[in-house]
Amino acid sequence: MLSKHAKLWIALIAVVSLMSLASSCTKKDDEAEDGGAPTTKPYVAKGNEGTISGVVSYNGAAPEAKKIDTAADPACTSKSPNLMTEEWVVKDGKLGNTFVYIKDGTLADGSKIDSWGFTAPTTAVTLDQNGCHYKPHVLGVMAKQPINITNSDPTTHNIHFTPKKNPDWNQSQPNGAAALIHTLNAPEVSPSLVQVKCNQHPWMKSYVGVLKHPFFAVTGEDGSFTIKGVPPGKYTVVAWHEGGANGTEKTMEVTVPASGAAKADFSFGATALGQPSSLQMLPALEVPMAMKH
Ligand SMILES: [Cu+2]
Repeated sequence: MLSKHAKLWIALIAVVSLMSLASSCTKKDDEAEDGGAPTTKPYVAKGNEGTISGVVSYNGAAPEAKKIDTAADPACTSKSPNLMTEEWVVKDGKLGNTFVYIKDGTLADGSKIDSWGFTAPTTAVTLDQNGCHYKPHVLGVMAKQPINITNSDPTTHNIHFTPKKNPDWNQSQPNGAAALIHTLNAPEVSPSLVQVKCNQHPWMKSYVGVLKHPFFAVTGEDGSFTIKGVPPGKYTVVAWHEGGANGTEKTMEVTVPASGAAKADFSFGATALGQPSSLQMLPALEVPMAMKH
């Protein structure tokens, strides 16, 4: 028979070893979450990928673009005498500059989209300062993909990325200066895309969505978007627009069939007058149900 003392020691050793086992497990999980360890395997296209496309609408009377007072910099006034705000780009009830992306989801084989690795393109995306506004106003990149920043204006700009999950970055770029390259290493889309501003011209704003996969798109002036090369599966798709304090998100579930197309139509804005508010819910409910077989 073991003495009371020995029993106590055995129990203590068992508890301590269980605790260390538990802590090593937790550590492994943490590593997987921050993407530091190569826990994701590279996704290889199978040839049965599909698309997610749709149209983003604006319900009700669209807020009108306002003329920007550029008097603080005569170079801006002479190049862009009629510079207008771009917060709401609405044409025939369709909303431009909306960033649409896959938030999460499960592939047809049961694996999570998050468990796959996608290589960022080495090709840079250009963000031009032209006429004292940014072109484009909203853009998407993959994490670690270079952003090529150009100054096409006869004045000095000071580009300032103000992210929450990436380091702050702030560079002056005089007229004629060489392009600047900037990369954002951490995904950042929620609650807001990364806001870019100009310290010289307070009206200048643009938004950059950063994702670890290539499944995103920005709506054109006609409100349409297409996300290509999507593995068959069931996804949560988010449409983000800068309107509101931190922007506004709309979410929808879609199913992408093998080699097929899923529809995701979103709508922003006020509920149209005289219509029951439940009508606004219809597109969000109808689409995923229609996709189920
Ligand atoms: Cu500027």
